[in-house]
Amino acid sequence: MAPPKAPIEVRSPAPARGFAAFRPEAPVRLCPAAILEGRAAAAALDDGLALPLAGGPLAFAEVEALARAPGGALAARGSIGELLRWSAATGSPRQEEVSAALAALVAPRRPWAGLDLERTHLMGVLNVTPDSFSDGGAFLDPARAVEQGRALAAAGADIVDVGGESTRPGAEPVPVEEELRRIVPVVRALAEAGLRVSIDTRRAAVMAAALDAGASIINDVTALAGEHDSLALAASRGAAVVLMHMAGEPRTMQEDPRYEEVTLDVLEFLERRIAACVAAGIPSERIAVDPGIGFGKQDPHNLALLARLALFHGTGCAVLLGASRKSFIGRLGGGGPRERLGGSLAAALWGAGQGVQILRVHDVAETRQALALQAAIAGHHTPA
Ligand code: HH2
Repeated sequence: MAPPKAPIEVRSPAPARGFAAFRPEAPVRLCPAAILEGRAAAAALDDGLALPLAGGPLAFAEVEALARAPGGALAARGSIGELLRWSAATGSPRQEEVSAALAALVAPRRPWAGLDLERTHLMGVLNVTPDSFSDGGAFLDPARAVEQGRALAAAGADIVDVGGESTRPGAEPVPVEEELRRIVPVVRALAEAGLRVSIDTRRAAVMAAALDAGASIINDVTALAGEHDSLALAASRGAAVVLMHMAGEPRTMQEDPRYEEVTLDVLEFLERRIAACVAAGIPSERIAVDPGIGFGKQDPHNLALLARLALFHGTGCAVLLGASRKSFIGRLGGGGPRERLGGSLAAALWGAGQGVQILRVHDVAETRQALALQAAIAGHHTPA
């Protein structure tokens, strides 16, 4: 018979693993980790071992704390108990910083664009363009585009995202008149059919025309910084907005993107844009943030952002992820733009597991099916 194990030493307070490594003056950011779903989340919440993520139903049992350090970031991970003990032992102002950061991560989100944020919503991509990277030309004809928009909604898209200009790497800007010509009839027909429509544009004139035609969401890859009038327009029209991070502009963005530490750089950029929106009169509950996968990012940048997606819940806003069919999937897993469904689903499931509330996808029916399976498995009760 095996000898009895030595009793486990219980130390109180438990050591705060790596948190003590932070210099007292270094601001720390908290990224939820050990994120639980379904029954596991409910049990950990009941036992006081986890906190609800953005109001639930997911929960997080650990956090990764990040602080800028020369050449990148210092990271330390531990349980919520360890984090609280460290911050209490360190005292002011660390304790206030940690409790404010946790409060932002935990707080229930108000509905965004009329969608309750307690489940993952799908934004279906509708490119009314000749040159989009995965479906260019397929829906340039307005009748085909409207048909596709209806099909996306029938397959389970909560939002149809209409775009009239490709923002793929290397894309040349499209004249504004041409962008208007492409999108206005399509937005109008879909909105008249009762669909929730977003307009994917960087131009204030296109935003205005799309809102006039019935769109209710502005999805701007420049985070409303591309044109001077965009902020005031979004504020005065009461639109919901998606603020995306892009380094540079599509024509040149992939040439040599550089970051100090990509996750913190993107987070701070989005926080600055949220502050600009709030100052212009767009309240934070009307804002969703998006790290902008593939927009001025190499594969290590994309992967770092995906790995720490939950960091963006710290903004207090809804989080949107657009990874569908993007080229990093082809580089990492093989396949041309139309052969990336497997990788797109993997990214979507990962995002949903990190609490992302809106997934921007081309393959709506397939993503719905994958999410339904993930939720059913996580919620299933296995009899003992
Ligand atoms: N990606 C694309 C376009 N718009 N908007 C948000 N918020 N997030 C994204 O990741 C995003 C976006 C690029 O994809 P797609 O529209 O399919 O291609 P193209 O730009 O070539 O039309």
